Amino acid sequence: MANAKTLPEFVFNAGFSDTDLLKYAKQGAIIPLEDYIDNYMPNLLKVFEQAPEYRTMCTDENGHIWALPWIEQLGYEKTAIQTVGYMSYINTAWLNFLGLEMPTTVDEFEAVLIAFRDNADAIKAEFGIDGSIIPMSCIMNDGDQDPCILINGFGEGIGDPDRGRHIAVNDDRQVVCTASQEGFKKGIAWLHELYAQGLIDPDAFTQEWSTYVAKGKSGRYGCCFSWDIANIATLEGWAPLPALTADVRNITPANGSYTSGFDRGRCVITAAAANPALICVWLDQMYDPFQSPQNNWGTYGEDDDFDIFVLGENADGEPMLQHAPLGDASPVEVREAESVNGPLAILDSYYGVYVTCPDDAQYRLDWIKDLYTPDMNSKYIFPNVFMNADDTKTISNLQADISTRINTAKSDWVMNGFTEIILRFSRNIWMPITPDKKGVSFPSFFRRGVRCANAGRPAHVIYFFIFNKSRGSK
Ligand SMILES: [Ca+2]
Repeated sequence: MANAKTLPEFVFNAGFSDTDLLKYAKQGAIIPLEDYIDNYMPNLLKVFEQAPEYRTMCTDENGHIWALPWIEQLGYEKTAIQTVGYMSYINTAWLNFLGLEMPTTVDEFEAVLIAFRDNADAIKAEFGIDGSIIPMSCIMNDGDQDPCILINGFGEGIGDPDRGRHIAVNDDRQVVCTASQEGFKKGIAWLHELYAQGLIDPDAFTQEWSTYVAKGKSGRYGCCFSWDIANIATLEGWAPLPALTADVRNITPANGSYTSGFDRGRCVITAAAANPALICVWLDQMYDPFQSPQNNWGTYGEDDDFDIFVLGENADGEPMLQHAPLGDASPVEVREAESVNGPLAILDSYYGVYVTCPDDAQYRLDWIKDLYTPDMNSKYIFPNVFMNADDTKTISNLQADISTRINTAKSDWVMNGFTEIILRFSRNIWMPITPDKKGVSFPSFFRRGVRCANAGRPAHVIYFFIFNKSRGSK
């Protein structure tokens, strides 16, 4: 993008980060698109009308849109497939064998793990398992493999759903550090009790994905965590574990999940474009509700090995793209071979009208809608905001350090308990202190009140910005 003379007129699959977009915008290498969208992109405008928060998410603090987005909804808001990535699963074959009910509280869950531990020999004999029984395994601090969903019901019920940033928005619209909440402290203390009783895999703090999966596929787990249990064990004989009641019963949806998947920087038009309006008219065709699914997954009626879709009809007799059976082919590989990606939008309302929902997404959508959505009592999540360049830099510098310290402390506490004076109260913030006794200064979070005036949906009414101008203990 550095040499203006060699620039293409537009980049269909740019995939630029926020930092890239703002950098190239400042250099004049890419052009603002908001006026072209308003005048030449009726399909994209229709998407923005149906889900106005996406326009806000595309717009920088000066009102400019620097790129055309990629939007792929699977579910929406509290039913979105990304609301619970860190899903907990329990071995129902073992539950049934021992005559145990599905646990619904943390105490019942603990009793189940103890039963798994104490009946290890019988379980091994019944299911022909080589190797020892592990009542619960996980990979601490590793994305969806972290067990944080178990402690969601402690204290205020916020939990720790954002493992990268450890932030959440409370019902008073304050962005808080999850690790500074009373519920986190109580939850970690409880996880330590489980660990001390030999209920948690000793490898949980160090194991790699491959080890985690190998033990799971050997049938040794009673409980484990991931996006999809099929990746760790089997669909059969396993079920998602419901929200566990502790002080309260709550599932906090993942930050940004209401509007996933979303790529803000998918397609850019450069300063070399001779006729940006003409390009926008063409690109707008990608946002046609019948075209977007074909760009995203692949098309139908081709004369080659396989197609993603066959052409069928919806309930009103109109053309609908229907996911075709893939036989032995892997969904990911077929999609990679058949899709062109680029700018597009698939809204949740399109399923059953323009396109069918992919099979491999449907059972996870059902789990979330049936099992977790009814327990999502939080009013807000931290949305996917488009911060300015300074804030992005400040946050990323602070976040790496803070997250490392919180994660290290968390693992230490689950293994060893709160052995020393490791809590410091400051401005009512509970801060982890690392073994070198230097306090972690958590950034003071505050919102800058960037309004999403036309969104009309509670979670998107106000975008919260976080940044910290000063470091050091207050
Ligand atoms: Ca094909």
